Amino acid sequence: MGFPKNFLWGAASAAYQIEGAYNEDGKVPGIWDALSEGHVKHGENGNIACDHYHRYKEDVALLKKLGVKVYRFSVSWPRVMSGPDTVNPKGLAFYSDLVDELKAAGIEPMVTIFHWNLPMWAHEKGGWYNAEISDDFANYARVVADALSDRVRFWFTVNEPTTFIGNGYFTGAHAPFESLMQEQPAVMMNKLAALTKNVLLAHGKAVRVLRSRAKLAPKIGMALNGSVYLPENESPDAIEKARTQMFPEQAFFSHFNWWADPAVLGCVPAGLQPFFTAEELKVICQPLDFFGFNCYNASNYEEYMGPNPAVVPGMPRTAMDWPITPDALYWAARFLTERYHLPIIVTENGMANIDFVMSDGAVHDPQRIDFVKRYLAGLQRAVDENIPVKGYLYWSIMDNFEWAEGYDKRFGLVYVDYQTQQRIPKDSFYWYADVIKNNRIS
Ligand code: GBH
Repeated sequence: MGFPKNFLWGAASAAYQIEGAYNEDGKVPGIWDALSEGHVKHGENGNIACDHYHRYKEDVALLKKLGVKVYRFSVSWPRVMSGPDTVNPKGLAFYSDLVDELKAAGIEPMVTIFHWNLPMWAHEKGGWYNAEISDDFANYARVVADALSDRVRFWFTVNEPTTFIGNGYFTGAHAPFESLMQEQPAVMMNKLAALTKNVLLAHGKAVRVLRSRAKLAPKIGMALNGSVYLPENESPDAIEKARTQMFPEQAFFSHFNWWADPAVLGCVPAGLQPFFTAEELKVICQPLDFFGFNCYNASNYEEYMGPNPAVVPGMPRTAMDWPITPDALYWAARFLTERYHLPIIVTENGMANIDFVMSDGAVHDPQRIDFVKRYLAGLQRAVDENIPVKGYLYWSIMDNFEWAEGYDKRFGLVYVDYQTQQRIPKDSFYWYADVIKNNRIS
């Protein structure tokens, strides 16, 4: 029992959600800075967030106290590149300092190159619709690699294209708040295919850049998400049914295979086939070192397509209203390794809870402890069945700006008081520290 030796226990965050300093040291606006007004609860934004830009030393000290082996953060594209070919040295210096601080604390940095805050200069020339974006992205990746790859080994190209394309251009819930839902099916498909292709080309070109320029031998993956289906029981038929639901032939952008088939297997799901040339697929399909995926819940209970009979009245849900489905990590790890034959890293898992500072001055969050305990039990089962699970990163190290939900939804192991910027480790922080120390669920 327990997890493998050298298991990569960690926590994750993303630039726009924690850094603040939205207009300091030469940072230019991104789509979340410039366009989110009127789209976020209570009119909130990430201008200050957790002020991590100024408090990163205190935050790294907390990570050290937690005992994590790895910390996944993202670099902000508009902080580092003020135009397609213009580097902002002060912005880059922030990440170099952060990496130094992490290394000094004995923590291995993991860099996500893109976690959603697209620079406005890229958006203004068409954003992910413009074919130029993959070269701009590769250029940005080169700048980051040149600055950090003497100390950074782990790289993730893009975080959750399902979400930033789906929410950003399809439903309109996230920046740049555009919607394709009213379009004619053929127009919609053309546009989705263009967005998808540009994201995948950006990924492939960034992998090439990292492989050719990184000073430390890089370990590269994506941080994907997609629908995960739990089988109704463990009969071969039910398992097969869940697998086909998860990787349908008629895939859509919400399915893992929409992204991962081209990137990992070099083949394209049915609906996308007319849009990709063999040449493009060669660029997109690059050797990867692991399959990173974010997973919060199984999709069996989703209702966005209409009422779903699987939904049980009163079923356990988090503060986001997401169902609590602990077996999701097991089935995701199993189905994803069976299809893609790569080692697995859970790049995000966690929950929003109704956390507040209680009358004793502490933040008690037994729901979160129980949530992680049960999800990790699923991951433990995967480990016991020799599924190559290399790491688990809790989302998030601290409470932060939860996109369109603003600051109400708290996912952190550390509570953040946004009035004072005081950090308070929650009970789950101490519990997770024990898990890491013992390399097993306590
Ligand atoms: C991630 O996105 C992001 O990477 C991160 O920035 C964010 O803060 C974090 O997770 C928490 O939101 O229909 O009820 O079954 C999460 C993307 C996609 C996860 C939709 C939940 C379905 C919920 N989400 N998904 S439900």
